[in-house]
Amino acid sequence: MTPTPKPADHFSFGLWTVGWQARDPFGDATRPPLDPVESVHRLAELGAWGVTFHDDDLIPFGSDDGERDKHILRFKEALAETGLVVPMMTTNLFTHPVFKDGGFTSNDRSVRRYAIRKVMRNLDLAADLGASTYVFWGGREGSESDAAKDVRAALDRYREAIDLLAEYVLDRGYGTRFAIEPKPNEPRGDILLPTVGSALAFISTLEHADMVGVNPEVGHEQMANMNFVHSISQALWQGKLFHIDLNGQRGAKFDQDLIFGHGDLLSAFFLVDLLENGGPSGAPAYDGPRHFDYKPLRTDGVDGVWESARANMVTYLVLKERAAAFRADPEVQQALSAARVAELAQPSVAPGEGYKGLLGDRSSYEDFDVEAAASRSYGFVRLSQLAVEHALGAR
Ligand SMILES: [Mn+2]
Repeated sequence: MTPTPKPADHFSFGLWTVGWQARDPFGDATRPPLDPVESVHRLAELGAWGVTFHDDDLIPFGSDDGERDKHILRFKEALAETGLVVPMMTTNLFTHPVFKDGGFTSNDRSVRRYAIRKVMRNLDLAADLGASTYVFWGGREGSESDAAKDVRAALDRYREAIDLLAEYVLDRGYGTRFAIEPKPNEPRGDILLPTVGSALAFISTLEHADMVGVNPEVGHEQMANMNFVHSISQALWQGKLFHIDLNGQRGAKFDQDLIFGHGDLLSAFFLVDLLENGGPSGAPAYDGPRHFDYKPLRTDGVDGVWESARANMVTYLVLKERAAAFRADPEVQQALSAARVAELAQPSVAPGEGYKGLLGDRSSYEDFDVEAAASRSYGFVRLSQLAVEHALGAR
């Protein structure tokens, strides 16, 4: 029996995910447009909690003020009818040809000024709708030719834009937090801030670094051949996991945007285990939205859209159950102990011991039995197999 998603699970979806008409670089749309109001109702029926969007997902680019207000009003009515919330919003700085060389880092200064204004306008709406996180995915911030982009100047301009927008949010008292979403390539040949690590390093240079974190996406990190669980762990370690984009990807290739768990399933299992059980004493390590950023398969009709929305949530919940069973299994606890996993939390040098104490401890070096330590087995195979058996439901 599969679990049923409910609002308390905090699942959220981008309007652009279920609303994707399946236009790709080689083929036309295979599905009709979806009214955002219908998406809100269908997602609520399926047990989702939140909905997110780029400005242009809700308000077509170029709408005048009157049309804009109408789109917002209809959407707000749908939210009120269903109880869905808007936990996150973001800006489309990539579809219109004006952004072909980027938004914040276009060589054309007038485009950069326009991009910042577009974000400011949507930040006002985010505050109005109660979206506490604002995502920056710089898909067009990059280049195809190293001759064409001064990357150091581009990073200066990227930082300038984020600093300015942070100041805007602070002055307006919106309380919004920013989350940068890394991606190595696509649509640009090479994108700035390609991985979680590069984004974290960039954030440390910002004027209001405390209000800026990351929004890592499973597939984006895996496109760069990174271990997603490691990347999320470091983001958590630095207190910077402000949001997360869940989906599936099979290896370093184009952005597949598969359903969560339909790529590297074992990595998805360990990710859910980390998010749900990785906090102090087994509490969740992350309490933000479980947000899906994926694409329903192009082969499927509208039926596949809603089937895939459900599949993301159910897969997550099944993995959550599997991870809980893994943690509760006495054999796993024994294997964890044999593998000395908890011992890593113990500081290598005792409080107050310092390097002088370490130098004075002959057992740490002079009398240390190197051969005995080298010959001890860590027992990681046993532990890994227990995880696989739990992930597969064999235990
Ligand atoms: Mn994303």
